Amino acid sequence: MMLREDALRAIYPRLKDQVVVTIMGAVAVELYNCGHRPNFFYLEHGMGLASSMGLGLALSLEQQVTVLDGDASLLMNLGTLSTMARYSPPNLTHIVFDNESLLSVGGFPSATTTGTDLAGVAREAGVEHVEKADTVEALEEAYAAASDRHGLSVITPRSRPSSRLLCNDIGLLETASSSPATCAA
Ligand SMILES: Cc1ncc(C[n+]2csc(CCOP(=O)(O)OP(=O)(O)O)c2C)c(N)n1
Ligand SMILES: [Mg+2]
Repeated sequence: MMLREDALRAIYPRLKDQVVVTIMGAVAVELYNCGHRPNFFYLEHGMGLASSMGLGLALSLEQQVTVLDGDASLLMNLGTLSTMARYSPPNLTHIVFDNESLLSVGGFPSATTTGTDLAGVAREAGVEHVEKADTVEALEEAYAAASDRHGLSVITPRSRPSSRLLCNDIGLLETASSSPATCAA
């Protein structure tokens, strides 16, 4: 199973042209560690709501919007899939990293370990373009197609957590967002 860090690194170049919203915790830290960019917003605390925020942004902006979500976060707000399908903004891509875990708070197993198939839920909620993309190559391909497509896409890659200790100066993100970006190439 791919490392989520590797998955993020693979799609990172394409995130340059996107408005990006992440959930809090480990995903935010891993993306931040790839190199912060001013178009990245890390939604702290509002568990489950990154996709709702992304939907609102996609409906009100012409730019492409990408949401980086987690399995447990989406499980807290499954109705978001119906709402996204209902309004289907053509400029929204929702990537849900399914590590079968609430990694950021200690790694408790989520309901994707007991039978919930998030791609299946998205499809049945009415999302037309749904991919699982469980390898780095498959994710790169699915994300490229989603970014080029005029249509809502949901991608639910299975991934495993980093074995490294996750830490950085993420507490200073507000400062980072308003000062010149220190971005990787
Ligand atoms: C409303 C709310 N409840 C609980 C939390 C605490 N919390 C932060 S991250 C997290 C787990 C997130 O799991 P997931 O979305 O799967 O992402 P992962 O940590 O696995 O990357 C929890 C429970 C929170 N921030 N907000
Ligand atoms: Mg998780």
